[in-house]
Amino acid sequence: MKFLDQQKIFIKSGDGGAGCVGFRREKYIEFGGPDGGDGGRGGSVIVECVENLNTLIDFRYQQHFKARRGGHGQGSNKNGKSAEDVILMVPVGTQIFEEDNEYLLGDLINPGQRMVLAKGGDGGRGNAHFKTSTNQAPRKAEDGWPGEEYWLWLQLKLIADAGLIGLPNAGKSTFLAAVTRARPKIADYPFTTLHPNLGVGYVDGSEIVLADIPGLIEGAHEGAGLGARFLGHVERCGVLLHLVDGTEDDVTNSYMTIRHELEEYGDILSTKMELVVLNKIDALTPDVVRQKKMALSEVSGQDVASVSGVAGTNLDSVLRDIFKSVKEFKKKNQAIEQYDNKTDKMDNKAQERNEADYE
Ligand SMILES: Nc1nc2c(ncn2[C@@H]2O[C@H](COP(=O)(O)OP(=O)(O)OP(=O)(O)O)[C@@H](O)[C@H]2O)c(=O)[nH]1
Ligand SMILES: [Mg+2]
Repeated sequence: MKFLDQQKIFIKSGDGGAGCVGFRREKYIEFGGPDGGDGGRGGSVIVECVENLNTLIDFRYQQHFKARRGGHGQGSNKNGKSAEDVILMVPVGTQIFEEDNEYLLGDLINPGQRMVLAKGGDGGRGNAHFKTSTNQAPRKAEDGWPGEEYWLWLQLKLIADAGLIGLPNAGKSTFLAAVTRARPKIADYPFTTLHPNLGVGYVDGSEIVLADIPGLIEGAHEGAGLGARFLGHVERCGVLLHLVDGTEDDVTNSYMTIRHELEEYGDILSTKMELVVLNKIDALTPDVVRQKKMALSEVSGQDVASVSGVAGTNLDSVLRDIFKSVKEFKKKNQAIEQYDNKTDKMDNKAQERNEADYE
């Protein structure tokens, strides 16, 4: 499946239908009175995020979305039909930006979440509404209200529990394939992975979503290689799993190259919880594994795990570590959210008090 993570689209909601000027005409009834119905509502354009999508590729092929206009009102008090809404399905993690691609309008993160992008115009009122004591036969009805139209950007930022990062060829995709049912492309040349892949692993029956992104190289934050374009996709991960290729001579250098890129990218990534893992230990002697683990432990200031994605060594225990960190992250996040809610409430109360003082 092709991957696309940003696309500009044009949307237009439907105009409202016009109200009708009509009069009751029946045998033996003189002056039947106004009976023009109202116009129907135009269709709205709505975006909804759904679970089983992880690309915006459909929007490469269709970029214009227009809802229909409402039906016009008719005589005999018949109101026009409201037009159907147009619903755009997007993956979880899609953000909506204004045409400048800077101002964020909405962030769709829960499956089923919806947002109205353009509201359909209301229908105009028919002449039945304009009857007054002095004007019993009004010839006035309203046009429908116009719909809205915009250019917008859709941007996908995948939501995973943990993001796999490392130099090209570190074995990220091999790891993802070994611990989940994802089947990314794997090969012994750099930049095999050209777009992010998601996979679901299981720890004691709980799901954990991993994202594999293209390898990062020095200068990635300035656009070198492919990785920087996809770093955004690990912004929302709780934890980073930093894989270091154990067959490299200088593993600390590999580690520092990636750390440097994360720092240049900004706090959002550089302060994220990171698990460091030495990979490809099937190709190393136990002595070398020990040495390289120690060296990595020294530069990263934390315990370093060692795995082999190919031989399947220690994968379970690393997955468990990821799970533990993800849980920790979620707990911390919840605490922050609760704190924010509480301070919001306090702010509201303070404001109410201020307003009361004012009165
Ligand atoms: N010996 C050994 N080789 C490995 C291991 N894991 C990955 N490899 C090999 O390393 C090469 C690169 O693996 P990938 O999984 O494609 O690496 P990647 O980090 O996804 O690379 P990019 O997508 O280019 O960033 C392949 O030839 C793999 O077979 C491992 O645990 N042991
Ligand atoms: Mg890869």
